[in-house]
Amino acid sequence: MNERHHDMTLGLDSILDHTSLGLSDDEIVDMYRKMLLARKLDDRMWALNRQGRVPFVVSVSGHEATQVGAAFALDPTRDWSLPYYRDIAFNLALGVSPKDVFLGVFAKASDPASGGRQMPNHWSEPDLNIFTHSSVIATQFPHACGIASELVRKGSDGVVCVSSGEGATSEGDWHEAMNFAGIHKLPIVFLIENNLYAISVPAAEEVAGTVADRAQGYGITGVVVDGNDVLAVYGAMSAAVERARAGEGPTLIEAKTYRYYAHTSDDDDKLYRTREEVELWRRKDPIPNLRQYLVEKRLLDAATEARIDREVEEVIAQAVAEAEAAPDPTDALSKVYANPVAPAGPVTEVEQVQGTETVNLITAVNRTLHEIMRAYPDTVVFGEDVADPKGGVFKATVGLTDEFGSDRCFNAPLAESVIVGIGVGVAATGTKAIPEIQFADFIHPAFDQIVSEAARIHYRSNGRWTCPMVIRTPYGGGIHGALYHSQSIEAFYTHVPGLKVVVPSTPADAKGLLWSAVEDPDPVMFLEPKKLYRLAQGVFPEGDHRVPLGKASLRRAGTDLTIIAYGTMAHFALEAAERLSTEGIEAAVLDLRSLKPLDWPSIEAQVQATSKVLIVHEDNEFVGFGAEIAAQIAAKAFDWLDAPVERYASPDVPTFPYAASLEEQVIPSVDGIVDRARRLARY
Ligand SMILES: Cc1ncc(C[n+]2csc(CCOP(=O)(O)OP(=O)(O)O)c2C)c(N)n1
Repeated sequence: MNERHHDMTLGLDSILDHTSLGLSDDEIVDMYRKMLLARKLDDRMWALNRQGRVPFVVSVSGHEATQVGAAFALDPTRDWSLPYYRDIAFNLALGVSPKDVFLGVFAKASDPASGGRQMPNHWSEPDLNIFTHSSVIATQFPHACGIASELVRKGSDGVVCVSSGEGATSEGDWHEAMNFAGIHKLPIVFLIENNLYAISVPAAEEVAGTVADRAQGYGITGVVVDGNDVLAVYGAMSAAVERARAGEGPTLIEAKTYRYYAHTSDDDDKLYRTREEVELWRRKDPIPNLRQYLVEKRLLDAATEARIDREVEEVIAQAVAEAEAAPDPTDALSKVYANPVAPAGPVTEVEQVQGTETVNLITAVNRTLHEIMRAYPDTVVFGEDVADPKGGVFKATVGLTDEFGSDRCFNAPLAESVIVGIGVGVAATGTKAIPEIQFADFIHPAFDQIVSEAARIHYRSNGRWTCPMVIRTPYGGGIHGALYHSQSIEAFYTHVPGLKVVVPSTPADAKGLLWSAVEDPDPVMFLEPKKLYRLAQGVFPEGDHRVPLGKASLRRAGTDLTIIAYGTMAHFALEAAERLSTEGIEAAVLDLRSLKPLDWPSIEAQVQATSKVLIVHEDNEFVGFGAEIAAQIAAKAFDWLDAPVERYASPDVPTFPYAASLEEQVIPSVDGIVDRARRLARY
């Protein structure tokens, strides 16, 4: 492997010969063709931008040797790629057509990557195992880990190549992924295209030491290669792929290169780079370098060069003409979900569940996980402390590692973003990921992976990728968990298109909703009210039992008002309703259990039946989930109301203070529900 440190040597400096690397004459000429294609395509994109025909372009010029050298070492029939926005040459070399690139540049309906939904260069091609990516720097690295771990689990010898610039190696996701890949010796090549700038920030202000040296801390081999030397990159990449295939673990390749144009068409690089510096690097241009090599090897005579030049120009001209003429996209509203759910409702009967055995909520979750993993071999559970013997801090996953093995239920490092990010990658391979976040309070580091990645994958890929993942997490208060073991997070996530959010409050619903969530192709947040883990006892339905997503449950019928609640508050509401009944007030209790999709028909039916509504939740009232229900009732069922919709939730303080005397001032109580319901009934 060529492990030379980068310098400013000019001209052809490869010490390698293509035949010694196993490349045929045709292949090395093809590398040249692909590099030239990328360069000319880039030039054409910029011209289109300057002519005002496309709003935005991202450049590849300068990186061609790195990208083509890397792509040629991969086999897209078994290997996976997670390229980043600058990887035009990489994608062309893997098999993406110039027309497909321009369909993205022109944002056309037939753009295979996103149907015009993402900016240009947001690659995605399921047929070539190129996984969709976002604009968020470094989020693709945990995905690579999830894909690689599934390749290993399924016995494939496929390798994953994931790339970025050097700036991305400052992001937490990059480090979390390196850590995970190192621990599990995953078959991944981390390709870092170090072009010395992250927009305007010089590499020295991003990285102390070298990028490659960072690998050592994660037990990963790190190498530096001259990224302007296609043979050097190909050699390093082939060796890394070979090591990965042989089960010897990941490699970090730092390819030292340079971009010749500004960061994007919106950037002015004259502000932070001198023309002299750019010129110096121009003299090390990878394309003339390779051309010179081919001429010296007598593989490129003047006629062949002219022919290649002409063919490349023709391909680009045709691609531009066809892409520009292609129809614009017209549909911005579809494909938010792979399985859009329209609630069937309304429920008007109090639900009865059949079964002989009574269990608590946590036992129901644990048993259901066993049932599901038995039924579906392609399900994996992971998270902090989830493996046996501990089986989770609440014991939700106990016994899963023992029954299904450590490749189907395993501990993840203490890093929530990589936990969810792995799930996205696992899901990309078609396996259902069931990550556990130990407490909802600690899910915030994974917000980006949930909101920017999991939730958007179906929409942003125009329906070509799905994210079948169920994120389980204990949430809520009332257990003296204080500020960081009590939080309610549903308002954050119900706000996000692409996610489904459910909250079981009974053992039967835990089973029925978990089955439905796992069988659904979309990402589902499965929020388990931890106060109920041992408190909520109930029937555990035998055999098949599904609770459809988007279906509320009428826990109690009533005529005077309806209390709408979910989770722990559904139980408080029932208790309150029983007390109100002794006063002659009959309150219905509607347990939403599915917050998104929301069972509007059942809410509407209750408004019509009782004309008064009290919404209860333990999250803060301000912009809480109750605000959405109240707004929908006001907009769509106002005529049925006999009183203003009332909300009872936590005041605007961080939930919940620790001391019992403080917690009780903040969390809604049964007494508080009774008071408000009584007032409302008398309105
Ligand atoms: C999380 C995040 N922060 C900031 C940005 C804005 N941004 C886009 S590209 C970029 C620089 C990336 O530099 P580098 O990783 O070195 O790659 P290069 O563009 O140089 O190839 C920044 C800051 C972003 N897209 N995502």
